[in-house]
Amino acid sequence: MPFNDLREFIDAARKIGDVEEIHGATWDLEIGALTELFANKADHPLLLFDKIPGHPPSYRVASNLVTHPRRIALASGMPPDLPRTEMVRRWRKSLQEMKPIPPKTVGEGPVLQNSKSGGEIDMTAFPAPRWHELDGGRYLGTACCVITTDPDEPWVNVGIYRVQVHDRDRLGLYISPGHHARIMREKYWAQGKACPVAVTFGQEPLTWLAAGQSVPYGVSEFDYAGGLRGAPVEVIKGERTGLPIPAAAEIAIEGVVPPPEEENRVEGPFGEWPGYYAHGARIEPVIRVQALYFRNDPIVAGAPPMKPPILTFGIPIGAAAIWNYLEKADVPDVRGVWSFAGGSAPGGGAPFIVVSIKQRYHGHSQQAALAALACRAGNYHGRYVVVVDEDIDPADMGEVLWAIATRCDPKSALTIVDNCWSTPLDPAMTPEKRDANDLTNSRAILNACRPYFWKDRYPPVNALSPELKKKFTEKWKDILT
Ligand SMILES: Cc1cc2nc3c(=O)[nH]c(=O)nc-3n(C[C@H](O)[C@H](O)[C@H](O)COP(=O)(O)O)c2cc1C
Ligand SMILES: [Mn+2]
Repeated sequence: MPFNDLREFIDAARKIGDVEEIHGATWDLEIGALTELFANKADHPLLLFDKIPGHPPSYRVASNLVTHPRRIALASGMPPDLPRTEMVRRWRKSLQEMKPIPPKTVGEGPVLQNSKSGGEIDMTAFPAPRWHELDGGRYLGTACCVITTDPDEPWVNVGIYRVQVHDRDRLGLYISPGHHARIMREKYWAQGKACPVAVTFGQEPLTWLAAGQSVPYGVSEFDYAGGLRGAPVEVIKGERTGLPIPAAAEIAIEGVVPPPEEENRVEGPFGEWPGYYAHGARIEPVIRVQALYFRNDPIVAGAPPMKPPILTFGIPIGAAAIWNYLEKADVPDVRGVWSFAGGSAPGGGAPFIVVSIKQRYHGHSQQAALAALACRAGNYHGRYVVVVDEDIDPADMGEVLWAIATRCDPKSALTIVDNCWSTPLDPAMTPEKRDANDLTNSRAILNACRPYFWKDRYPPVNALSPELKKKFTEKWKDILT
């Protein structure tokens, strides 16, 4: 059965001993520090912060929700102890087989337990953390869902875009160029209108996960979440905006994003997912909050970007979307796809993609790399695509580096592709390009497969063959285990 809200998910994690409750940590850096210190441990629980000084004792923050593969498995109904590459394979299948299910509108829901408007609205009431040392403010929205619609076409987008608390009824919203809500709000502004928006700060995990996926323009992430859950997301119709809002969300707002010439604020800096503060503090649009809803004892869901290799979604589920695209592009014999330092969300960037193939013909590996680069999931904020042979586990960076170091001659193995889709979040964007608003970068394809035309004469590998490994492991199991 899918979870109906964040609380059910936390309870399920608690049942398997996977929740650490922490009392007394402050919103100013302590919650962020503990989140990072735990996430850096190979095995770490979901964190639930309570009794946060300066806030009502039962207003909580939950972090490291799905940073461990075991909890992404829990959220998606997979066995907890699969190898990481197998999890990507299963994601790929569930994305392929998934049939979108539209949300179901209901008359009421727990999110309406408290409802505020006008002068009663106070966004500073919630324990939004200042997550990292150089952050320019408190971020309520990290594990959030930003809900918008297209003024010309009736469909609803849901995306994860960071939300800063400016004051009681003003929030900052940062959306990277090319992301759907940014396209939508620009359409409203071009018509001289403010863009209606709803945001939830804490919701059932698969809805949030879907919001982070690279779903095509025109396809609602709510439908996609319904498909992943096998049941519709229950939504209420927002009174102000008419936008659908998950009925069991912890906290939700409705409001508008006015054209930036009408109102804007400095947003950031914010510690971003590549592990830097690349965008810095910039003028960005604001949300004017018109209505606030929250459950009793609300739980703010937090997913601060943390320096890689920490993965927001425990495994790079974006790699599954790239793999599916490779299949659509008729690249045969793909054996695995991984994405290091990103790829939690495909649209969230994939700066180091690894594709493992069984080479079948001349140029096969280059075709795989070009296709991985071309799809939306592998294109945004990329840098390297590495192709390896089928004996290399793409999730094992030691093996990938060994392949790069021993199977290719850099002069012939490297291809540069220029003018690709990047973002202000790219730490390697030169100040000149940033100032010129030229948000493109180049990509390197690194073919680390044994060169196809002489692969049969390539020196053999000196590690144990699978047959001997099995035989001797069996024979010497008493001393090996
Ligand atoms: C935890 C998390 C935080 C994110 N924060 C932002 C953000 O602040 N701004 C942004 O443009 N994208 C952010 N992303 C990436 C987008 O959510 C992602 O690319 C999504 O696919 C965009 O949806 P869209 O294609 O509907 O625009 C974030 C992703 C995750 C997983
Ligand atoms: Mn979208």
